[in-house]
Amino acid sequence: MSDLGRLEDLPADYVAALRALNLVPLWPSLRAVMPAAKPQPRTVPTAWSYAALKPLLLRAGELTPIEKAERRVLVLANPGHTLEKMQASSAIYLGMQLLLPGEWAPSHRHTPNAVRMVVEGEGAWTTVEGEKCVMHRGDLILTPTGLWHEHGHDGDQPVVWLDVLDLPLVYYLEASYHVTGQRQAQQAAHGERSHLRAGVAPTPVFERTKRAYPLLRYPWAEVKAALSSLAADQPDLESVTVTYLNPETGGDALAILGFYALMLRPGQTLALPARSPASVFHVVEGGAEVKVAGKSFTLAEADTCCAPGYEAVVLRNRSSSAPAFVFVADEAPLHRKLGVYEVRG
Ligand code: GTQ
Repeated sequence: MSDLGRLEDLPADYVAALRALNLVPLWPSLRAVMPAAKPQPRTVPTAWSYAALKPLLLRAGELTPIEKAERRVLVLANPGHTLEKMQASSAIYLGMQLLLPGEWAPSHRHTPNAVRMVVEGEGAWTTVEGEKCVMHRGDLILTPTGLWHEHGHDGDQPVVWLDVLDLPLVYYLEASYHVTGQRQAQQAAHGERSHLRAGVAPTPVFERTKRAYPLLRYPWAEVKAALSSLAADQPDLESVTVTYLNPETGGDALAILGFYALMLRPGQTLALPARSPASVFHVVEGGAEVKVAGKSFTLAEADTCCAPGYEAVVLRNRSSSAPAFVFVADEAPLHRKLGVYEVRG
């Protein structure tokens, strides 16, 4: 590959004349914005230990009342993007949120899409457009773009969950904003009771619902059972993985980020091909080793790591006797919509 001309090779008066007119020569920067063969991601493989961050999150509970924080969150920031940017990858934001007994995180809605993966503690709930979604360990709760949501806690121990948002992308698009609102009246609707049933959907007077997001809570018990049956029914299946779907469309649960759960059989090593989207791995049950781009992370339950796109990932179950369950988030729906999705094999 030939080197293109450098900015320093141009006469200073010429560069100054360009700058005065808000003009920039492309060729000195062309290779930086379109590197050869493969992107040069800022996202670096990074892991966050739950045991290490939990005391600091609990300390935030002592230092900052919920009224002062609105959302009490420690952001899992990728140093490759600089910590101030608060991003795990170019499109993914991760945060560990703490809610203490009796606290209420007030109602708001915003343009970024969010999901919560419950990490620890019982008794919390998220109300989404009036639908009360109880939060048990491993449950996935959606708060899609534009929908009102608030969090409450009737239990007696701290509750922690992992927030996954497409905030970095929506912020980059200059489309990120929020609106605050009143406490929501709770309805008796439970999407997971009407929609999370094998192959059927509510059809009043033979019309399907027009709600864009009919299912807001994916109970871990159901997802784990689906993975366990899949593994039992197909002993030769290597990648025991399910996708969180919108049950009305059969498409991804949300428009920008994709969400999956996978089971590693006892002792299993699973090689995932290099794909264009960046991804996040969060251990729900068991322990896993994650190898990506020359780095290796040993993850325990509730630990989280991120991997840049265009890199193969190897997952290994640390136990030879018990399965491990991993929640995965990636940028695949976005890449597919943009037409840039690739599997490199
Ligand atoms: O719980 O609504 O981690 O609005 C970041 C922004 C959580 C939330 C975050 C949010 C929320």
